Amino acid sequence: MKMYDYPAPNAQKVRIFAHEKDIQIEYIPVDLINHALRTPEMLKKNPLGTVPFLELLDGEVIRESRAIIEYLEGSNPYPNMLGESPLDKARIQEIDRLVELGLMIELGHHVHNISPFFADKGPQSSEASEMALNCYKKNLKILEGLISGDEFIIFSRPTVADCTLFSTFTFAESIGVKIQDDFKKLMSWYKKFGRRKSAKA
Ligand SMILES: N[C@@H](CCC(=O)N[C@@H](CS)C(=O)NCC(=O)O)C(=O)O
Repeated sequence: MKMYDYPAPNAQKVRIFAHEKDIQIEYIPVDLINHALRTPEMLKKNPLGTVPFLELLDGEVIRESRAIIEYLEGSNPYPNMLGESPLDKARIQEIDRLVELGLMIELGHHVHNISPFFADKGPQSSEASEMALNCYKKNLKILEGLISGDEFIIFSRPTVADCTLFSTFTFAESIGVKIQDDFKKLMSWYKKFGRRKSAKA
């Protein structure tokens, strides 16, 4: 199978996840900055015009990083990274959603409102960009209070939440947002997780 790819957080999240599970994927680099996702051929495969998306051998296309992750977990159940018992699934999902919706998406709103790349999407607003950053900071504080260990975000093994958070922090650094320094548990986790081979994926 192939994954259409770019050095961006949602694609990185899937690469880390696949690496942790030792799943082989052919990564096809896409020149996102030069609008390669917006060609008619690409939009036919993925009308969302975003990465990542997965193309299976039979031509089926799976869009959305979380849907790809569900597919990879379902077809390669071990090591389990989405939870087995209902409670474990819920615990992983609650943290992963806090990270995705409360951190990654807020950083995305921040960038959408300041980057010239997104200027054609509509009026940009410095207030909206500031609000998104404030929400990011608030949610970071909540996450710092919720996590237990510093090796993995939940339990004593990697889960999808580690993949989502690592790619979020990589993204934050790439856009000059370094406010996780204030949070000791999260910083310690970031350093430790960064030493895993999957973090380079
Ligand atoms: N909800 C989607 C978001 C995908 C997304 O926004 N991808 C970004 C890169 S991380 C992208 O392709 N942006 C290009 C654009 O919006 O034009 C997912 O989880 O896959």
